[in-house]
Order: sequence, then structure tokens, then C-alpha cells
Amino acid sequence: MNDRITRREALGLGAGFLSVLAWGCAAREDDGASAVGAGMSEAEGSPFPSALTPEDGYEAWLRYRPLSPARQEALGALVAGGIGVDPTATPVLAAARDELLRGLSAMVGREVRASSPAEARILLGVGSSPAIRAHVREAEIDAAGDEGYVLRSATRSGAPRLVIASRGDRGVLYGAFHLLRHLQADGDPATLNVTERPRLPLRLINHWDNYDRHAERGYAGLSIFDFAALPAVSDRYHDYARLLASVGLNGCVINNVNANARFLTDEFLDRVAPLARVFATYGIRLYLSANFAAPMTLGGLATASPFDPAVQAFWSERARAIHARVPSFGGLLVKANSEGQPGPQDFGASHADGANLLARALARHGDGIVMWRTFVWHEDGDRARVAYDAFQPLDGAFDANVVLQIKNGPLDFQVREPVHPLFGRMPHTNAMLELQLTQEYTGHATHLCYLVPQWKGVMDFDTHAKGPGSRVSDVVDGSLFGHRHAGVAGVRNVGTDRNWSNHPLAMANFHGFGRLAWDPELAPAAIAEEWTRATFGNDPAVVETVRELLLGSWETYELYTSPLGSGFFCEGGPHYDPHPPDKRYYHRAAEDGVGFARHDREGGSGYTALYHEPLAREYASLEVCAKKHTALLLAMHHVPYDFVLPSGVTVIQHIYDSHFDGAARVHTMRARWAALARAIDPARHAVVLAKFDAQIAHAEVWRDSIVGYFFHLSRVLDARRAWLAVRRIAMPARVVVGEATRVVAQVSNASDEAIEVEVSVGGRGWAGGGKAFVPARASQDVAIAATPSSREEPPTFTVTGARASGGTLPVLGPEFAQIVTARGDLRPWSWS
Ligand code: GCV
Repeated sequence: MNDRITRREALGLGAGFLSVLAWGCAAREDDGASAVGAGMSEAEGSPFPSALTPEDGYEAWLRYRPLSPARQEALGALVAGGIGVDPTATPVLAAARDELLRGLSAMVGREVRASSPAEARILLGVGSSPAIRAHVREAEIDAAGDEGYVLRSATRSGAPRLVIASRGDRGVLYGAFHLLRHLQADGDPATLNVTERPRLPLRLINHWDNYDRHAERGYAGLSIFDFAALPAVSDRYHDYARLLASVGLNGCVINNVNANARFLTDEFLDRVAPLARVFATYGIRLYLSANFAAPMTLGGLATASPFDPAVQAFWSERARAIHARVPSFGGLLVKANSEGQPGPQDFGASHADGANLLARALARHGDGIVMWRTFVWHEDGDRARVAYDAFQPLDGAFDANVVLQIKNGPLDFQVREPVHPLFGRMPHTNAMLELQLTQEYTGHATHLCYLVPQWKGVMDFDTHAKGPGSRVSDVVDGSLFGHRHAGVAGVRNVGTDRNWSNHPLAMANFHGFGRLAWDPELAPAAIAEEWTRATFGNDPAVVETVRELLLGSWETYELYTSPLGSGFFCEGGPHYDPHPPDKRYYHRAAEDGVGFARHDREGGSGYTALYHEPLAREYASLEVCAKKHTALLLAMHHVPYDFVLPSGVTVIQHIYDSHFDGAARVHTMRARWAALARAIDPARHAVVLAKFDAQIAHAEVWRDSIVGYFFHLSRVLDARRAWLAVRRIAMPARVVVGEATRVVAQVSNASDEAIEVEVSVGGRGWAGGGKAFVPARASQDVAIAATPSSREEPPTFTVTGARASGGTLPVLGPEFAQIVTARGDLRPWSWS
């Protein structure tokens, strides 16, 4: 056995401790899951396995399965004449045709062929073609633009015809994917008559991927890109490009914003060109993250100052080299003066000086843009205002081909945070929105957390910059302030895992991101349903269940991890496990109450004043904020635990209830998924079921940690439940097999009776325990002499945690287990 422990193993062992708890069982009964549970076990261990073929998820939503016989017949007449492209196919038009050939052949159950425009009944083309003009007017095509399309059902000589027309070949490709989506969702081709164009000009994926293939904050294997193996391009690149284009994405930054300058060398640029060509075939421009100190590390210069002519010449030469080798190059993404990355401030220059330096170099050689991130921070004062204070005064100082890339919130991709105030405050600067698909703070690839509703909320957020109706989507589509370069970037959640995103349902985030980037007016429910139909088929029970599981999952995750917008209850490393004390700076939980005072009065950070009215006033007022913006209350105000929310419950009771409810909901989610056992292929069904098992265990760890922590601080009893909580274990940094070691467990008695508790250290190969008397509403440290007695020398690993028992009270915890490594060192468990 190797010396790593997987999350499942850790939780499995942890669940041994947790099995004494009554809460998990109560949750199952209360939420009605037990009835389903009976059917569930039958389904799970069914002697009548699903007749569906096991699938590995590689096809994602481009999974074309035969249509119903009636639909196949209806399509038959259309596909009989083949698919024609007019005029001569460009690589992108050819890709559009090939997608249709592949998808339609699979859906009608026979090979569909390419044919001449005259013969074809499905005709693709750009507006200049007479064959296309016969069906669609020039003005309509022009209105759709280069990336939009007109999809038209028509007849010619009594026979049905379908035309996909655009001004540019990318529009035709997007139109082809529209047709395929429509058919996958059981749509009738005869009724198709749509014109669409994307709202946001820049629709990008950002890969935080390193040259060695380590994927920063990636939970789905290694980087998709095998940089060292380039120029070799694999089929997977091709399939990845198909996925991107199918949801309308048009750009991809292939390397990490914590950037290695190596990506800008001639040697690398020569090798990346074939990958850029694969992307270009699908209308995707390749972008690179740049290291601002490259003039020094690559160019051998003594400075990277924007004012230095040699530095300017360096970037101009790099821009020339990039554009010469990668004609479809889109531009550079820069993280500067942030988290140790170099930037212009290191040389006495501003962010605008730095961005313009690169932008001017690119403008000399092509149409590349610079996406300059605003993610700069420190913890002096209020972190939420750091980016605003650094960038807002620079409004108007950036060149026309610079776009500021702004994270959705002012902190860092928390499950909930306010919308970044910069969106409404930089009218003279191009802006794009940065979202995070990879679930850094939202459960990695274990928890189901469909983020499209969160993103939709950001897009719809009214900044009031030009009065009511000045939404973020109007900023990032360029219309509100009249900007050409605008859009959205999403940090990838895909990797080398066969099913792309590790958690099969996490691909819904990738799909939803693209669809919302295309049209921010789309409803999350419609996007979720579209994904479900394409990914799992049109069985009504599957569609309804999966859609609802997706739509409820963000709120559920929020319920058991973070109350009322406070955020940051995780540890400071992988950002996966709960460890509330680590991030007190953010949530400000203390004995008197919880929340960060950001109002503009005495004791507040003044952050609320960064918004336009009426938001500034609403956020600043405790009463109005509590009433109108309840979900953000603790992001704006520090309130006592007995503060009464509009729901009538106190903040502390809300914290208890929401965490118990949230964890209970995961049981229901699992049961609903389990009930689909025979409607979804067994392979994908089993993987998701195992994910729910892990999510349940981890949701309970979160619940126990948070409620235990708040009880310990507040000493306010939960009006609905009483419990004992084991909140933490202190141990020496190193243990020796066979020798007693001192373990300290902290036990909280969240009941109104004094209780004698027994605390023991559990886990394979550990022995030891102790007793303590814990008064009502008190927390007490209990020291235990425990001996690691593993027979393995040295112990390969051991998980140890504390267990308490005290009469009939349920026991929450432990908050943390420890792993003993092969060397005898201790560390908290985390992902393997
Ligand atoms: C790429 C957070 C993440 C980092 C990430 C950074 C950023 O701090 O934890 O992994 O670095 O954001 O967005 O630059």
C-alpha cells in the first residue's frame, strides 16, 4: 500500500466515529429519504441491472444517441439529400459540416453524407453565397454578425430544407451546434426558425495549468495540455475544441496566470502552433498568460520597467514572434503584483503603465488584447476594497486594447460574496468578468455545486451605474459603457480525467458557463435542463430529477458551509476542509457576534460606499441590508448572535438550522439520484452515487465544525437540538509507535445539563481514552494518553480522531482527523 490516503478512505474511517451520531439518521427519516431508501437499496444491489450501456462520460454533452423512430422518420427527408456547404468550405465550415455528419448520423441511425449545395437539403454557408441568399435575406444575415446565425426551415420544390447561415464561418459552426442541441432535446426540425448572436464578445476559458502539467486548483487529473509533448497534438485536443465551440466559447488561455516566462519563448511558440490550429478550426483563439518579469528572465535585461526602451523593444519583439507563429493568437492574460507575481509596481510604475506596455507591443503586430487581472489583495484594513482602491483611480488610463479582468466578487470565489463594485465604477475602461468553474471553495470535485445560478445572479446584478437597469451583463457585453472588448472568462474545471471533470455532474458547470456567456438572459433552469437532456437523455424522470439536483446544489452547499455571506470557513491550503479559526480575519466570528463591518460609519471599512445608490445606502443600513440583502448580511455587518433576521430567527439559530438542514439535504439528493438507478447507465450512475456518499460524509464534517465552533464562541444553545461536539485535537507533531502520546480533544457540551463524557482516540492502531466532566454550555479540553500501536513498522498511515460519549446526547465531530505518515509525522487529512 502506498503512503497516501484517499479522501474516501479518510472519510470511511471518519465515518466510524460519526456512526455514533443520531443526526445523520434523523436527517434521513425527516426528509422522507427512507422511503426512497428502501427502493434505493433494491436498485443499488439490483439483480436486474440497468439495460443501458455503461458510459465513461468522455462524450460529455456531445453524446448523440438515436432519436425516437418518429423523429428519425421526420429527419429522414432532410438528411436524405446530405449536407452541403456553400461556398467552398473553410476549415471552420468543414468542422461545422463534420459535426452535423457525426451527430445526425448517430441520431438518425444511418450514415448521413456530405453532398453538393444543389443536392443538399441541409445547407450551410456564409452570406455571400447565392444558395444561402435564396432562403435568408442579406440584412438578416448581417444582423446576426460574424458569430451569430440564422437557422431557417424552408422548402424547395416541395421538399423540406434547413439552412444555417451567417456572415462568418464561426456563426455557421455555432448554428450547427444549435441544430444538434435542438434535436438532442427531442426538438422538431420542421419548426426551427431562429436568429441568435452571442451577447458577450470575449468568451474564454482560463487554464491555471503549469508546464509540468500540474493544474493549480484542478481536481480532474493533470492539465489537458501536455506542453512538453507539443507539437504533438492528441485527439483529446480536438475533442476539447469541439466541447468549447459547442457551447459558443471562442478563446482559451492555455497556461497558468502564475506564469512561467517559458511560454513566451520562440521554442515554445514553435511547438504550440499546431494546438492553436486545432483550436482555430473550431473558432477558438489561443491566448497565453504572461510573466511581467519576462524581459529580465528571458531577455536578460536588468529591469522590466515599462518606461525602459529595451523593455518596450523586448515586448514588441515577443509580440511579433507570437503573431508570426500563431496567427490566431488572441492576446495575453496578466496577473501582476499579486500573490508574488511580478508587476509594474515593482518598478515604480502603475498597473495602467504595465498593461499599456504589453498592449502597445501587441497592437504593433496584430489585433491581440491584454487581459489585466484586478485580483490584487492584502489583509491590512479590508481586503474587499483593495482591488477597488488600486484600480478605480486608473479609470480611463488603459489603452483601448486592454481589458480589466475582474473576479465576480471582491474576495476570492466564495460560495457567496457581494458583486465586485468595480463593475459599475470604471466607465472608461474595458471590463470582463472572471468566474471560477473549478470548485476551489465549493467542494472540489466531490460536492455537487452547480454554479450557474450564482453566475446568473452576478450577470443580473444591477450596478446602478447609469441608473436602474445597469446590469453587470450590460457592462461585460460592452453595451453599457460602449466598449468593444468585453466578456467573461471562466477558470477551467477539466483535466485528463476520462470524463473531463472528475465529478460527472460538474461538466454541467462547464456547459452552463458557455451557455450563459453566449446569452446571459438564459434561465439557469433552461440551461440545466438542456445539459441534462444532452448528457443523460430525455427520460422525464431523469430530466426533472437531475435538473432539480443541479439547481438546488449551490444553495445546499452554502447552507452547510457558510452562513449569510460570511465566507472563508475553510483551512488556508486546499480550501476544502472546514477550519473556521484559520480565517477569522474574514468572518470575524467572536464571542460578541459575527460578520465583517463594511458600512461607512464609525467602525466600518467604508466598503459599502463603493457602490452606487441605492445600493450604498441599502448595504450600509443594518436594517435594510438584513431585510433586502439577507444573504449578504455578514459580508456587510458585524451583528450579535441574538440579532433577529427577517425570518424571525436569531442569527445563531439560523447558523445552527442552516447547517443541519444543508447536511440533511445531501441525503435527500443522494436518495433522489439513487432512485434513477435503472434510468441512467450503471457506470455513470455508480460514480455519482459514490460522490454523493463522500459529499454526505464531508457535509457532516462541515456541519459539525461550524455549529461546534459557533457554540463554543457564543455559548448559545441551539433551541432545536442538544449535542456534544468534539472540536479539535491537539497532538505533538511526531509520534512514536508504542509510546504514549498526549492528545487533547476539546469537548463542548451544547446542552443545559452537566455531563460526564468519555473521550477516546480512535483509528487503526491507536488505543487510549479518558473521562471528563463537562458543565452545561461549556467547552472543556480533555487530555488523553494515547498510544499508536500499529504493528506496521513504521506505520504506513493511521487516521486518528477523538470520540466522545455522554448519555443519550448525539456527538458531533471530530472536526479534524490526523494522518500519521510513514515517517511518523502528523498532518490533518486532506485530499490524497
Ligand atoms: C492562480 C486564489 C487561488 C490561487 C489563484 C489565485 C488567483 O488565491 O487560491 O490558486 O492563483 O486565486 O486567482 O490568481
